[in-house]
Amino acid sequence: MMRLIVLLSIALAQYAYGCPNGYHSHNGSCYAAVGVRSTWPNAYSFCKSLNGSLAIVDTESERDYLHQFLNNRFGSKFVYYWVGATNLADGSWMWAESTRPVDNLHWSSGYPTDGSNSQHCLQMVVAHHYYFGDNNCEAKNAFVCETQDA
Ligand SMILES: [Ca+2]
Repeated sequence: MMRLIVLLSIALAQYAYGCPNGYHSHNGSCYAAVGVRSTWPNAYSFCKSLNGSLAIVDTESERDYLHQFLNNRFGSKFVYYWVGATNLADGSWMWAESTRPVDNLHWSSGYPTDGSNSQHCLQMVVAHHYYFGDNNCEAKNAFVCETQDA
């Protein structure tokens, strides 16, 4: 009985707030900021364990929102945040688990720093308006997960 009540409470909470526990709702998506520096593969797995993905930043307005959201949450504590794209497949930047290219590939000044050899994962660069930068996938960054708002 207790188990049923707990399950119902979780279901109701999700219904009430739209986003799963720990996520914040914005414009049809849900975002969770994770302030634990992790490699890109570990960040990717962690977001999947939260039923989401690393954030897919499709538009400038979504980037602006993440800028505000992450800045409110962590200030200048982190210099980079992983997002959900790599160029591992064929050297072009794609959102993970899709065949969708990164359309708004707005690089931070000085990026990409490594055309194709060792920096295959995409991050947002805090010091430059959260525009994108490439980095070694084994570097440890904070990150942001995203899922759809139910
Ligand atoms: Ca998105």
